[in-house]
Amino acid sequence: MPDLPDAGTCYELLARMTLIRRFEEEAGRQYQRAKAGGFLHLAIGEEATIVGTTSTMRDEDYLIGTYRTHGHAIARGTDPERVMSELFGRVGGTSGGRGGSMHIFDREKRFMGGYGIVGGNLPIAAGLALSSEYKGEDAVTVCMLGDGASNTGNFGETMNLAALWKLPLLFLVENNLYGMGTSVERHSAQTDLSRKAEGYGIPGKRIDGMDVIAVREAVAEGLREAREERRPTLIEAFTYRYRGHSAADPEVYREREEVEEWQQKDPIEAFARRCVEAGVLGEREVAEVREKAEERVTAAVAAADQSPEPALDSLYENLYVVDEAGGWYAVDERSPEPHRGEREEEEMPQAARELAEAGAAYAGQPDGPRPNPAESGDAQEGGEPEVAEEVEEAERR
Ligand SMILES: Cc1ncc(C[n+]2csc(CCOP(=O)(O)OP(=O)(O)O)c2C)c(N)n1
Ligand SMILES: [Mg+2]
Repeated sequence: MPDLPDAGTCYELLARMTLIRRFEEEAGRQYQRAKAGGFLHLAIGEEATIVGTTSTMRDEDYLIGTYRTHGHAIARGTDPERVMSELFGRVGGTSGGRGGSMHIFDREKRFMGGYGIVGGNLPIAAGLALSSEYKGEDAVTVCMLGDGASNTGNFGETMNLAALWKLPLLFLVENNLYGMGTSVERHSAQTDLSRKAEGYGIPGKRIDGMDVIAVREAVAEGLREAREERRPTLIEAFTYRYRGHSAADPEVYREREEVEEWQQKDPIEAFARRCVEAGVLGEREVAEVREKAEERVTAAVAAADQSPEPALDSLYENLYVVDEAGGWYAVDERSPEPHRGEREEEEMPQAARELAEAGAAYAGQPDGPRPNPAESGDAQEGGEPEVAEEVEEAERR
């Protein structure tokens, strides 16, 4: 087991993990109360992997993650008030309330999101690292991804370019044993994920993601290799999420005993105990860390509650597709006649505007019936409702 760092560092690591834990417990509670909308993916249990990683990064380094990143932003230094406000959809949020839980973003802290598309952050990570390389900067990009994301096409494509262009990148796989309800053994042919990028020339190692110090040391070495030797590497950190995949997860894919077994290894409890036993921290400091976390999270909820919702007439702001690209439909090249999108300069801004206005009208009428896209002709992919029901019925059988 690696040695403990100095008392100040231990205190800081414990404080960060405790704050994130408390924040997420509260986020879950606020979600139940419908204060936070959209989806909510909690990383409770994964704090050592998160904080171990961020704690050795420099301010200039970039971090990019998945849709389970409230803690990553806070660990990077984003004010919990801004993260909670984002969950609440308020103007005080990191994206003015427009991103929500899956899209936390803080450019100042070089926390580059927050992505709902599994594996979608990987090519962006390569782009960030390429920009550092191009500008001759020292920054390293840390790309955190799930075990499930290692199966996407983006994984192979990104590994190839990262190795080929010798990008200053560190990949950190948060292996929490499941992609939604599918275990690693069922979703990945190669279950040793640390070896999955080997063929591209990216070596990997496996570490205990429940041990904040182990993570910290492995990441420090990965950062050094990326920064000094321009050598991308991969770390597979074994961790566990104590809650469901998202707020709506019946958890039929794992046994209660398994969850309990991992709870015995709680990364925060274990670290606090170790620090106290080693005489590096006192019980009083551990209690103080908890109290401070409680205070900050209570303040975050109050701030989020007081932050206003975005004004209705700001609805068109940041919709760059309307003004700049002039449309959002791809051109179909397979046949010569005009398709949706080819006349978008003229047509789409108006169509987009109408859509937005319909949305605004709906937002102003909470009691009214919800517009049905199937009737307005925009959601035909699922087929007729009866057909969808038949398919569901067949699946049940
Ligand atoms: C490209 C894509 N495919 C499928 C989904 C649906 N989806 C959302 S989360 C998820 C599981 C991903 O698991 P993992 O990468 O292990 O991350 P974890 O949720 O465990 O943190 C899936 C399949 C998606 N969002 N994007
Ligand atoms: Mg996973």
